[in-house]
This record gives sequence, structure tokens and C-alpha cells, in this order.
Amino acid sequence: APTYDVIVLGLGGMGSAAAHHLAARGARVLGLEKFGPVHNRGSSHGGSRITRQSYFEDPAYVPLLLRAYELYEKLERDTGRRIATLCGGVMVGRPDSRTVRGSLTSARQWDLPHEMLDAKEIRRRFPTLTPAPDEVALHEARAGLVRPENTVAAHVQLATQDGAELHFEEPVTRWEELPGGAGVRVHTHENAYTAGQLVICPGAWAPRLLADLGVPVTIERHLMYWFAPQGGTAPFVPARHPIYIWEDAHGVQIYGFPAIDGPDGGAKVAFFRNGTVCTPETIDRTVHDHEVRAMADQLGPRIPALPGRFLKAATCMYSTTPDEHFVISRHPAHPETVTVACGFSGHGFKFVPVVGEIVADLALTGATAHPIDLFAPSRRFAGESPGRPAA
Ligand code: PYC
Repeated sequence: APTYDVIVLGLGGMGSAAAHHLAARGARVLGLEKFGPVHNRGSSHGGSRITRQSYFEDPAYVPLLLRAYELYEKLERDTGRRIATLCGGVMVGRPDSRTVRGSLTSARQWDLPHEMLDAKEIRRRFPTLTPAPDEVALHEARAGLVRPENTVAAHVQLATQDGAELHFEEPVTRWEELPGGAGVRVHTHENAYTAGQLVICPGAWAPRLLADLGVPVTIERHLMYWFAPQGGTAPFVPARHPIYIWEDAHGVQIYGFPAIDGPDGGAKVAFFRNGTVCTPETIDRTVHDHEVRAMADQLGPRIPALPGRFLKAATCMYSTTPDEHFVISRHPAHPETVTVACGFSGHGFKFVPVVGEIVADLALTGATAHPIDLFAPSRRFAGESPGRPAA
């Protein structure tokens, strides 16, 4: 008989959550991770990620967000770690922008508490923000941020407490299904392990580890920037400053956070979607002057105090699907034994705990009560012929 019930491949945001939820249900879990616990080589670092419920991307995400909020609260209670700061958030842009219109659609459809602010009211409540007269915002009091490193550390801690064996610095070299549907064998340089089920949470390693998924996942290099605001961080502290996603007249979105790292830590800001295609092996980790200037130029008219002094920047990777929706499913080519969670397309971290729950459902029972139709790998992408086989 296989040694483990489930092997989890990848212990970043999603994999560590899956390991926790599986172990909490009594499964014998082995987790294998290429790097150490809580590292900065993938997509789960940088100190903060936005969380929000009035989801402009698609209202279908809202029930998952409601559950993610519950699970983040529980994670804080169970570990005593500081994870979420619900400082409020504004989705800013012209009324017909995707950011504003889409957020409002979700808020109305799910009856989520929100307020609409005109430009004058945005400036009155949040004096650091200087929107154009034709810009408005959806304000959501329960938006805010979650801390990715603390989230991963919390899931690793709970999984370990529940008996999961988590092996770090042990990359998987290959895996195969055992004959007769008996499970899988997973190989590393050190060893080979067997399990009834395999869960693959590959992050930016999806193109290599899930080449037969049937969904093209593009890896993108993104930058996160920290600036020390001119005049100090006092107006930027979370008690006074919301998170924001701000779309300009050309559809370019920036997003940012309050100053959560004390008076010298600055405030983080980034472009939502202007990454360059890369691989985890070839990503350029250097931050170039022209990139810092491009960010500062975006901020100047909108948050004039923020680009006071550039402090630092860090690279991070998105794993983007053609429609920017996730892939969470049984593996179409190995439906009896393998579950996959990938393609989080730059907006996945806020869902980490509920993805852990869904993946545990799929791996242990083959099904989940959560609504995940949007994430099926067999869905059709724009430009595909109707004849595309359901991979
Ligand atoms: O999901 O809120 C988000 C987000 C902001 C920037 C990238 N993703």
C-alpha cells in the first residue's frame, strides 16, 4: 500500500494551504518543496496582498471570497499570527471602467456592503488621493490586505502540528501513476515516495510540471515597489489609508497599500498587469531605473506624496491563463489520482485558504461543494476552435 494518502507538490501559498487542510482531515500527507519554507523565489512574498470582496473580475468569485475571509480569521485564531488588516479599499476609475463597473456588479449581485464615492468625496476621505473630476470609487470597508509570508508560515505550522511531513529543499524530479490505479510514485534526488493521491500546486513551475494540462499558463515577471512618501508615512498608515486599485482612462491599473512596515518601511505599489514573459529560471531579478521612473510617473498625478523617495523593489511572478481565471480541478489526463491548482493569474493569494479547502475536497473525495466551474481546465478560451478536445 502507498506510504502516504496524499503527496502535495509545492508548498507555496496554495500547496501549504492544501497540506494544512488535508492533514487537518486526518490524511497522511507528504509535502515536497523545491525551496525553503516561506521563500521569495515564487509568487508568495512581498509582505502584502490585496483582499477584497466586490470582485471586478467576476461575481462567481464572491462566495469563495466570503469563505476565504472566514478561513483567514480562523488561521489567525489558530496560530496567533497576524495575517489580515482590513483597512478598507477603494476601486477607482471612470464609472465605466472595468475596475469600477465590475466591482459594482459583484457588490450588487451579492448584496455586499459598499459605498460609491465621487471624486470630491474620495479626496475628502482620503487626502493622499487626487482623482480626476470624472473618476469615482467603490469603497469597501472590509477590503484590505493579507500577509503572504505569515499565511504560508501559518499553514506550514498547522500542517506540521497535524502530522504532515513537509520536506523543504527537496525538488521533485518526476512522478508516475502506479499500475492498476493504485496511486502515484513521486521521485526526488533523494528518494521515491508513494501515495494514493497527488496534489500539484506548481506556481510558476506550471508550464514544466503541468505540460499536459491543456491550459497554456504564461509566466510573467512583475515588480513591487516601495516608496517613502514625501512628508512621512503618517497619512499612509492603515488606520487612515485604504488599499486601492486604480484604473486610468487607458485601462492601465495600478494598486497599492497603506504603509504597514513602520515609519521607515514606505508604502508598496505596483502595476496590476504589465508583466513581461519569463521563466522561473531566466527571470531578470534586477530592477531597472526606467522601471522605477515609470511607476513614479504613474503615481505623480494620482498620489502626489507617494513617490517621495524610492526605497526598494522586488520581482515576483504571475502564472497567467488566457482568461485570467484559475485552474482548480482533477487533472484531466489523470482524473483518478491527481488534483491541480494553478494559473492564479496575479489575483490568487486572497483565496489561498479556500483553495486549500477545495483541493482537500477534490483529493479526498473527488468533488467539492464550492462553486469552481469557472476554473475547469476544459473551458474554452477566446480564439480557440469549438473543436478543442476537453483535454
Ligand atoms: O488581486 O487585488 C488583486 C491584485 C492586485 C494586484 C494584483 N492582484
